[in-house]
Amino acid sequence: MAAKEKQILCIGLVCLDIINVVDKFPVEDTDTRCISQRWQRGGNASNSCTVLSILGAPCGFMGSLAPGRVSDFICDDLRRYGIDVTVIVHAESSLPASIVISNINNGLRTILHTNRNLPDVTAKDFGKIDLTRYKWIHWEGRNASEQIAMMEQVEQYNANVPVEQRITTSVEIEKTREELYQLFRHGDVVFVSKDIARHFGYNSASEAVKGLYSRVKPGAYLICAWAEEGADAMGPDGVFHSNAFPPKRLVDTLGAGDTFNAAVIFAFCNGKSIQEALTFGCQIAGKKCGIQGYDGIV
Ligand SMILES: Nc1ncnc2c1ncn2[C@@H]1O[C@H](COP(=O)(O)OP(=O)(O)OP(=O)(O)O)[C@@H](O)[C@H]1O
Ligand SMILES: *[C@@H]1O[C@H](CO)[C@@H](O)[C@H](O)[C@H]1NC(C)=O
Ligand SMILES: CC(=O)N[C@H]1CO[C@H](CO)[C@@H](O)[C@@H]1O
Repeated sequence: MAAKEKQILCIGLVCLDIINVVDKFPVEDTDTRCISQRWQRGGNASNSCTVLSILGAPCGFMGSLAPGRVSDFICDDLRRYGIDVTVIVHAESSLPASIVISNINNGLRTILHTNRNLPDVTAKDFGKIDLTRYKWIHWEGRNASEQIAMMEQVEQYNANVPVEQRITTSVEIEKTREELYQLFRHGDVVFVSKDIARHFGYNSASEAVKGLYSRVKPGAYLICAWAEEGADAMGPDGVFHSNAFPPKRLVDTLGAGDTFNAAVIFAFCNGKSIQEALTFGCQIAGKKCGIQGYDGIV
C-alpha cells in the first residue's frame, strides 16, 4: 500500500467569529435587526485549513485552545472538515473571539477582535510533532522569534532527508509589527499583506513585491494580494500577476485572504507554476467573495 498522503500543516490562530449579516452598516446608538447571525470557526490559519480541506488536500491545524463550550464548537467543526488537529490546551486562558459585521450590500466586513491571554504555539510545542507527516507547513505570522525557531527545525530536518521528502514552508506577514519583518527571510513562499505594503509606501501589489523582494531568502517567492486588483508575485524567475475574478455580487469578503493563501499553497502542492498558483488563488478567493462562508467555493 502506498504511504499515507502527506499533509499541509497550518499553524496559527483559531477563534470564534460571531458573524452578523446586515444590509446596512449600523449607526451608533441604534437598534438593528440582522439578516442573519451565525457562529463560524475563524482565525487565519484555521480558515486556510477549511479551504484546503474543501479543495481536497489532506491538512492539519496546529494552534492553542482554551477549554470550554466555544472550544467544543471549534473542535467539532474542525472534525467536520476532516482537519487533523494538534492543539495545545491552556486551561487558564480564554478563547479569542471576534464580532464581525458583514454587509451583504458591498461584501465589506468590520471586525472587532479580542485576544486577552491565549499564548501562541512555541518552538518547544512544535518540536514534539512528527515532521515526516507533512509536505508543506504554513505559518500565520504571530510570534516571530518562536516561529523562526520552528522554521529552523524544519530547515534542519530538510537537510537530513532526501530531496523528495523535504517540507516546503510558507509564512503570511499581515500585521505592521516591526518584529514580524524578520519572517521575510524565512519561508519558501512569503505572503505579504497590502497593509504592510502600504506601510512601506507601496501603492500596488507589483510595487510591493519588487520593493520588498530583497528581504526574502534567495529563491523564494514573495506574493501580495490586493483585493479587487488581484495579486502579484516575484520569484527568481521574474514578476507575475493575476487579475481578480470578481463574483457577480460581492457578498462576504471575510477570509478572502486566507482563501487565497490556501488555494495558492494547494496549487503549488499539485506541481503548478507560480502563474497558475496565483490565478487559481484569485479564482477561488473571488468565488469565496460571492458566497457566505466557504462551503461552495468549488
Ligand atoms: N472585492 C473583491 N473582488 C474580487 N476579488 C477579491 C475581492 N476582495 C478580495 N478578492 C480576492 O481575494 C484575494 C485576497 O484579497 P485581500 O488580500 O484583499 O484579502 P484580505 O483583505 O487579506 O482578506 P481577509 O483579511 O479578510 O482574509 C485577492 O487577491 C482577490 O483575488
Ligand atoms: C513569544 O512567545 C514567547 C514564548 O511563549 C513569549 O515569551 C514571548 O513573550 C512572545 N512574544 C510575543 C511578541 O508575543
Ligand atoms: C494574525 C493576523 O494576521 N490576523 C489577521 C487575520 O485576518 C484578519 C482578516 O480576516 C485580519 O484582520 C487579522 O489581522
